[in-house]
Amino acid sequence: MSIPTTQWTPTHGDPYRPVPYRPERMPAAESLARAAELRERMDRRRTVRQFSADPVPEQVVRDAIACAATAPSGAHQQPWTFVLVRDPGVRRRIREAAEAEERVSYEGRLGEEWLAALRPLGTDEVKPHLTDAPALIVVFQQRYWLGEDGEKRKHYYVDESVGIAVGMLLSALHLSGLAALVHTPSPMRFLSEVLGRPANEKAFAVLPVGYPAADCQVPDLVRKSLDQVLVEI
Ligand code: IYR
Repeated sequence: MSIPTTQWTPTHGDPYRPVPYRPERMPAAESLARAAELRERMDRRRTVRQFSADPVPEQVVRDAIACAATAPSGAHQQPWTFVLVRDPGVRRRIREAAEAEERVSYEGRLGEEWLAALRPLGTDEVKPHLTDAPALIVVFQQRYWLGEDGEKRKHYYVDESVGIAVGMLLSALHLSGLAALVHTPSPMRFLSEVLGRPANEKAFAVLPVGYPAADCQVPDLVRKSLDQVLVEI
């Protein structure tokens, strides 16, 4: 297995020095079969809010994070940091702080229209998944690059880049047999404090990761059909 050993720097690849890219072309029949199978497997992914406390194979989570870190990004600046939290005490602190914020949100900060939109999902301010799931992946976006000497460089399309990476993370976790949830406590500043992250990083989402609880339930969702989401011209 090839793991990169070169350390990225903001000027890596400057000046432009293209290298050949010649992936073997997949026969159409194989593409069709793989795409159909992948579509079905991805359709079986569900966001899980009730987790078993069973541990997960740690390397599966690391490999999924490595998959996420292959995402394309603005100017290839890879503006993400993934903090993998297994420590139960830290997970408890995150849960307490998240629930304190969520209580304010559900008691009025969200507003009636937002609360109505959430009703079919059955969410509330109680977040047991933050302590029940054996691992949390806290995703930070690097709003700018910060060198060891304090030098700053702008990052571009940070929201888009980190959003794509989280999508790839969810896919990798699911296809590796693990369940997850994208939790977005708001505001999320407490995550930088609890996890001691530097000033250039801003929390983006918290993903509890694990196996669904034996009695796990999920909302009765309907996904939009392909013809509702696809326009072909
Ligand atoms: N962040 C809150 C509220 C919430 C908002 C949306 I939009 C959701 O899809 C789900 C929840 C919470 O985590 O409960």
